[in-house]
Amino acid sequence: MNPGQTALRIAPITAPDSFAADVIAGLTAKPKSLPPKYFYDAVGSALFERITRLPEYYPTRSELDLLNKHAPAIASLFPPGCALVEFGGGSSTKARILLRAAASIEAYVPVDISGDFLQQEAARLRRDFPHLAVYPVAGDFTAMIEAPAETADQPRTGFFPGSTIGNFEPHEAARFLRHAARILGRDAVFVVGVDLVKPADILYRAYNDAEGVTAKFNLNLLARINRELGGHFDLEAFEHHAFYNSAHSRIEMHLASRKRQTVRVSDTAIDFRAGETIHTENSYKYSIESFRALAQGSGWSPLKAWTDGQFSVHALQAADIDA
Ligand code: SAH
Ligand code: AVI
Repeated sequence: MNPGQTALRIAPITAPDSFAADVIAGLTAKPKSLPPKYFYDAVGSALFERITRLPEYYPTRSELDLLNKHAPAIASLFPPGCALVEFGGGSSTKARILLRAAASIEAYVPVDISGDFLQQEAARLRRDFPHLAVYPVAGDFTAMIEAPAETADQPRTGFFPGSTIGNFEPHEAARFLRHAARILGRDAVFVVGVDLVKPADILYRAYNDAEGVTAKFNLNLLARINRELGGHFDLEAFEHHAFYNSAHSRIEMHLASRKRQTVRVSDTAIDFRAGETIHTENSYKYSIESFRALAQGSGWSPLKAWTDGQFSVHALQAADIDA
């Protein structure tokens, strides 16, 4: 522990643990689906980190380049003495760029559902930024009610990188933007990373990498159900499907049953037809204009957007917290 710092305390978001209920509801629905937030246990977070280093997965490289290039301009928008609240930061690699560029950040609040990973990354960050106050919060960011009390007197700046906003349905993304406006408060700045619509072959390769890491990431959801809920999935009997649905501007990920089979999860028997899929993730792609329109309809005014043509980083300002 660094002198002057207290032990790292992870504040939980107090929402009921609904993994078991969500899995049974999703697998007994027609069509079958599972919420993508459950990808991120310790194994899933480590697999996602591998995805970010794949040659085919351009979003991370693009966003890192944009943040590195425009960090001074982004940092100039932050109010002095602010708390940076990051939603779904994972390894905090991108936040580190802002933390290095913005002397105005006094506190950092990473909010993430992957609790063990969060703890490990927050501890590393404290070592590397000894003067920064770090208040990690574990849980579902859609259920977060307010920023930690320790930041009550600081202006708050939001950060939501990685295009994780694309994993929401557009109406859920709008709801989340309004929710973030309430957490961040009046006049807050919110920096959001958003992946852009582009030719289908580039998108296809980003979610069907040659090494098969994205397939492992997808299949880990079934492995996690086996580990935590006493599921009986045979991982060999399912395969990763990812394709671009141009009508909805989204990548869809599914797990397809290779044969007709029945799988038991706790006390529930789930029947699969050969070829039937579990829809595990959507990753919506926006244009600069379509994302701005979404933000404007959700309590935020667009300040500026930076893009390399592949990915975009938007700076938004809270328009009216009661909107
Ligand atoms: N921001 C990082 C990681 C993106 S992966 C990057 O840009 O590379 C998505 C991250 O969001 C993971 O760390 C995952 O654990 C977290 N996450 C996904 N859904 C979440 C939810 N509903 N609540 C809180 N964290 C969530
Ligand atoms: C975190 N999220 C934005 C990633 C995406 O691209 O939708 C998750 C992912 N799924 C497969 N590869 C990466």
